[in-house]
Amino acid sequence: MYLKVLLLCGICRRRLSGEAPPAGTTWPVDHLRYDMEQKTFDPDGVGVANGSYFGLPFDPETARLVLVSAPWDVTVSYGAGTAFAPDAIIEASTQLDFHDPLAPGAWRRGIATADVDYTLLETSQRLRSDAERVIDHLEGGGSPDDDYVVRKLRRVNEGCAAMNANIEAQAARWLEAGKTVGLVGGDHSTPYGLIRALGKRHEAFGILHLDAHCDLRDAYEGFAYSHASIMYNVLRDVPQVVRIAQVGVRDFSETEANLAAATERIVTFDDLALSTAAFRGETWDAQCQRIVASLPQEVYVSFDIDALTFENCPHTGTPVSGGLTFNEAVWLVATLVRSGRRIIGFDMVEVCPSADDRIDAITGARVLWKLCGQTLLSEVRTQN
Ligand SMILES: [Mn+2]
Repeated sequence: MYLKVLLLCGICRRRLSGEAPPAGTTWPVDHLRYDMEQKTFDPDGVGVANGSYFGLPFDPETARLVLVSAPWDVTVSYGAGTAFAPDAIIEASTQLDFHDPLAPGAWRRGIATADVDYTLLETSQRLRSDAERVIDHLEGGGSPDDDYVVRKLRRVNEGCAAMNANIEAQAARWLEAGKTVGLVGGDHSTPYGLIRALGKRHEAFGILHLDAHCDLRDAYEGFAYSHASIMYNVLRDVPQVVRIAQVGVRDFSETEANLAAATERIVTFDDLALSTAAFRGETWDAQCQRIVASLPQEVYVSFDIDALTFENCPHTGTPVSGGLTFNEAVWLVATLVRSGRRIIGFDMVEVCPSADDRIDAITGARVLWKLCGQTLLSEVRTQN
């Protein structure tokens, strides 16, 4: 009984007590169902390993936010393993407590876990050996046009295109049902299908891209859908993305720097420039407001875990010195929402769990929790 009272929100309490809804409206039925389904769920209790992110009891039909998983890391160039991130994050996330001072109670709108498609993991494992042979060949001085790798490359590229179609179809299914979708990778190639699906449903939106890398390479190592090409591919294929604000980047090629400088669709807030501004006295809050001001009203957040300092993600595929602290990143996303902008979707990628060090999965679970909370909060703030 205690739990039931604890979990019923004001609307549901009034509905259950027989009160009439405000004139001209009806009580939201699905809202009531969330609460009723949660009767036995104690948010202050021990974490429940029920196969869902955070051990939450919501199902995708009734939750506001649906998390789609992409266990996939075919094109990772250095340090594979991020394909195992969804399972590791699900496990680590049940240890997390739910009070979020920046988005109190936002999770009660419902965060559900879509069934993980493990055929993606099987395909990823199979194609990974082809991709490794291609990478070894290129690192040994070979060309992507050499006969030895042409067929392997084609197989990898076709597999990646099929993964993109899979994620786009999963995203479209939940978007059509009126849900907001967050994606848990996998490497940074995996959100392409979700961003495409959003491009078909929104006229214009921005991307807040937190990353150590620009990911602006055209077909890195011959892979058309590489983790290092995600923003290049988005710029090329999703014209609805009018602005990408890249934050924390600190390891990029001259070609990428030139491309970023040459298009108004990209604004770069590189790690050194951010540090320089801080050294000269600009607060992080002021910097966040400056970053947010470069973005339109609707924003997708793409969060590569390697944007953070590498003690947060020691096993990520391509760690780089420097980077944002966890709280700086959280403050940036919170500033975005505080500005009245709406998060229309997000991804969290490149978390690489390790068997003997849980910090990567722990950080991933915490970042994911903050992204969910801020996304749900932004929906409340931008209603009406
Ligand atoms: Mn990335």
